Amino acid sequence: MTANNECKKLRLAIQKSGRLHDDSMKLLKECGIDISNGVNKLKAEATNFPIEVFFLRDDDIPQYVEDGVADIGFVGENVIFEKNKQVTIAEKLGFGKCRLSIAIPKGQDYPSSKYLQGKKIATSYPVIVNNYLQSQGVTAEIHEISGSVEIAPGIGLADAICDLVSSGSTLFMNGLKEVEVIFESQAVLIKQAALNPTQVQLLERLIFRIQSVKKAKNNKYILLNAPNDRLKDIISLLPGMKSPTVLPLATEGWSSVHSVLNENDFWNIIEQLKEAGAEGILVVPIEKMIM
Ligand code: PRT
Ligand code: ZN
Repeated sequence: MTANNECKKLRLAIQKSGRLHDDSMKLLKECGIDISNGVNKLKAEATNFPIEVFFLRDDDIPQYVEDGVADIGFVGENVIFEKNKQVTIAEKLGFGKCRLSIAIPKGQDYPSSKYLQGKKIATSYPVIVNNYLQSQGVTAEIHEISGSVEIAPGIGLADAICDLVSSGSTLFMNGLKEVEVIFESQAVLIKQAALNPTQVQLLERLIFRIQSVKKAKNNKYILLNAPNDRLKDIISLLPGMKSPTVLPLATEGWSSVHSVLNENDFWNIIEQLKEAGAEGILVVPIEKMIM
């Protein structure tokens, strides 16, 4: 670990290219952080926040952060648990969502994880797979390969695979079916152990911005018209940040109601609002939510 006492900025490691790169850059932008030069360089300076960005292979990010060469990193949880480095997860980032799953040839029956006993499993995640097998009391042979894991059963290299899945189409196209989800993953912010007080403060500011962006994405602004005699019922359905805003409409006997709805209960509440007499419902995305 680098003690790092002098450093007045945060050094952030993100993926140079690949699935997490664009969303990592987008999140920084949504946090109001402008990165000056292009990503073809090894590093770039932010113009309006004390952050320097290092562009690295995702597999190397946990090590760089553990060593204190970078202070923080954006990387998949799957990589962190596989690499088992001394870093702390400070915030989930809400993108790069996927699952690490066991898959077997489509035609095979799969009664339980006991199916895997004595089988050969191809994977790029030997540590996570091994933990899973131990938790199930199953012994299997793990065959570590670094890419194209999904072709292993087809060429006779393995009986089963364990790989990342998002849509499931790679498994489907290779005649495989998903039988166990052993790990759920998303991109997270990791930090090294020895941040100095300035860096701790900067990280708090960054996390506050990330949380505001995430909250905004999970919520929608809703405006609707309500007959005054139904207002009480309609308001009871709406949470709002404190309570809903109610404004009189020019038309006598009607009000405009404004509130914020969480994505998760969104459709349920909309349906109930309509039943309760709400009309002209508008739903608008929120850019930032500062709590
Ligand atoms: O070059 P570098 O080492 O930096 O990148 P990489 O090639 O090792 O990683 P990359 O860019 O493929 O993935 C980076 C991270 O994205 C992973 O570590 C995960 O945290 C996350 N992620 C999210 C995924 C997927 N979804 C994903 N679907 N990583 C890989 N896949 C692959 C999977 O391995 C399989 O080949 O996509 C295929 C399956 O996708 P579906 O949609 O067909 O199911
Ligand atoms: Zn990688």
